[in-house]
Amino acid sequence: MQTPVFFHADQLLFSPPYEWDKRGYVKHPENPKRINSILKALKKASGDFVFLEPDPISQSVIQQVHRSDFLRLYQLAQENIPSGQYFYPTFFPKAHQRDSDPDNIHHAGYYCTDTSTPLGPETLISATWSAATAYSAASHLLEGKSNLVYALTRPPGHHASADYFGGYCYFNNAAIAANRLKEQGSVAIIDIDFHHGDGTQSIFYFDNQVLTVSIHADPNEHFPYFSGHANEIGEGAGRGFNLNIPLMPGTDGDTFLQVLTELVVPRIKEFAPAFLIVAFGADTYHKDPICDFKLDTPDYNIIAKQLASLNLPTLVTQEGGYFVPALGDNVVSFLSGLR
Ligand code: OKP
Ligand code: ZN
Repeated sequence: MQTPVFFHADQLLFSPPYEWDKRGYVKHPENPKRINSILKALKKASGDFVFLEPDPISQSVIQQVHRSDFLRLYQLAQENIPSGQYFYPTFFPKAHQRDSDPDNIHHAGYYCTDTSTPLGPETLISATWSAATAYSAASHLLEGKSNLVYALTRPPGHHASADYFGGYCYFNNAAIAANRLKEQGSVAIIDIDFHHGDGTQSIFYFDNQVLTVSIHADPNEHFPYFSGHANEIGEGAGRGFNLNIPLMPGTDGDTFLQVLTELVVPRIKEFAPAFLIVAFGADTYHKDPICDFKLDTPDYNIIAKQLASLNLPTLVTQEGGYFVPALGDNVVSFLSGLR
């Protein structure tokens, strides 16, 4: 059986050329070339994959996860920023400053965590289609049409919370999918992007129906810096339903697999969810330009097989992965392991 791949071409409209990082103005790593690499590799393995277009989603689907100001702000950008231009939030107010106005682009920094996540006229359209792929993939899984679905989400989502966006993420695609799946049963989200899935963690932090697990680089050294520590375990009813596993620079495939096998898989088995969501990033790859783990292409296959051993209906979202020449092969290696 072919694995459904949800994707919409308008996800590629958004294309900011630069980000501001700590070295200054640099080429933006999260660009449409990444997706072309993935599309090419999937088409090469086309016996195994079938492309499906997502259905459009209504604003209310997004607002179940994100504050409505997001939509107003992105819409403001859509209507006011000239084509080819991007607004980089550079002012980040603190609590004692006045309330935010999502109809004022100069207030964008209120909602945004970094200078890597600019707003452009196509942000809303691309981010909405990205969320729609995740939502349609979740519906497909619920209808029992396949036990494995891949949402080719771009822009990525795992750094977007209910009330802030950042880290190249505008809407939390995995959370939107989880919110849909939750209608039918509990959900485990395992985030294996190099970076901590802080947005996803925060959305479900008080929730005991969604177990959030993230394996990632030490947040003292890497984005998102302010969360991802092992002592963040959830709160209230959600206490014990968030698991963070920060790892050392240079972590290789063997260590990653060991952590997954010994710590993550047993926790997910204990939770016994109805559905599994994998927020997959290939920025753990040894040649990734912005990360420092040491995984290789075959490691993704082995890791995926370990996750497949859980034998759960599984939805994969695409998060990071910035070494474009190998990105498609890494994604196909991973998805093939799940198949
Ligand atoms: C998004 B995802 C490097 C700056 C890095 C943001 C990293 C966002 C990663 N030039 N700042 O989790 O792959
Ligand atoms: Zn990442």
